[in-house]
Amino acid sequence: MASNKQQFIDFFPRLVADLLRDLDEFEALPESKAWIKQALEYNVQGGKMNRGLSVVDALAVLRAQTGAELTTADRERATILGWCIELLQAFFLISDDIMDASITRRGQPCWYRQPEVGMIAINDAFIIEMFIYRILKKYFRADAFYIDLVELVQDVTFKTELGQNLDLITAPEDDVDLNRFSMDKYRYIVRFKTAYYSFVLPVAMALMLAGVQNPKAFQQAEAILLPLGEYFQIQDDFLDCYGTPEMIGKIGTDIEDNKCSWLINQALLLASTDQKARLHQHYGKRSAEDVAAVKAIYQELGLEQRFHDYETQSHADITGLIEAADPTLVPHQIFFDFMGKIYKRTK
Ligand code: DMA
Ligand code: MG
Ligand code: MG
Ligand code: MG
Repeated sequence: MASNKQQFIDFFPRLVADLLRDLDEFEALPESKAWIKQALEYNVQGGKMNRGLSVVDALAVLRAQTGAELTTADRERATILGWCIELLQAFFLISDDIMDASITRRGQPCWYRQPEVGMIAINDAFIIEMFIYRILKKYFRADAFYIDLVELVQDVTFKTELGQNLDLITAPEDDVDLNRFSMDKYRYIVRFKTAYYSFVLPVAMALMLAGVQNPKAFQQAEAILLPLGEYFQIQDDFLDCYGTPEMIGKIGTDIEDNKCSWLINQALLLASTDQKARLHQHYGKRSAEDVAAVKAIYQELGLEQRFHDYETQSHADITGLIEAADPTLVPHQIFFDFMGKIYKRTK
């Protein structure tokens, strides 16, 4: 029997075939189909697939709670919803890389940086987003929770966009003002831009598939998954500066982009007047010298160690949240599995 992950990956060609067949309904010309096939294969594959796989893993835990195993239909439905999250992720990443002026993603040039693609990438992102709703319609239209599922995806998409909005307007190009940053603003940004779609969405989908209707179950999941998502984005910010491109598959741009990242916020909490002045002088600039100057101040402030301490503390705090939660609403295993996938990650 292939692993969960392998079975998930093996479904991808069927998903692409489904989506291309769906284009026939719109009389898509062969060149459109070829373009869109390429856009899907380039942008939807190659990630860690933690989000998508978590739908399958969480449903398996929910079934096990009643002594059952995943049926073939269960696995297929969870896999389809998992791939919908991976489509949503591709839609966000294509756009995010344009807006963040990023160079690489998943170890290859960002889609918009392919010479023949450029700003066509914007429309490709829109098409990939709409594919989610084509899939939901094809496979879930007859389910009682169909409208709830559609609204869930819309709601989470909107939250992500609001998070991206604040992320971007807090980081204007050529207008560095470190007073704009704060940990409160940071927390809003990361919960909205990352935690909802990456953590709350997969578990909410699994709960729906399992037939859970109690709003308390969804609320409890959210109360744990939002802090977990915050921790995940803090890791992302740490890795932007301290991860190697070989490991993380992308080249960090947060310092150049004037981003309200965890590292700059921590630096501002610790910096002397002189260090603040130097941060002000060098942050949000594109030259390698400016970036190196910012990293040198991070070094003086011991931010790497501070991150490792935060990581240990956060693991303890989230473990406490899970243990205090009512396991009859949502099994603890779902949260521990998710945390196990990301704790101390290096990519
Ligand atoms: C990620 O923010 C948020 C979304 C919605 C893609 P980011 O720009 O820090 O992500 P990355 O580091 O992967 O570019
Ligand atoms: Mg980015
Ligand atoms: Mg971004
Ligand atoms: Mg990042």
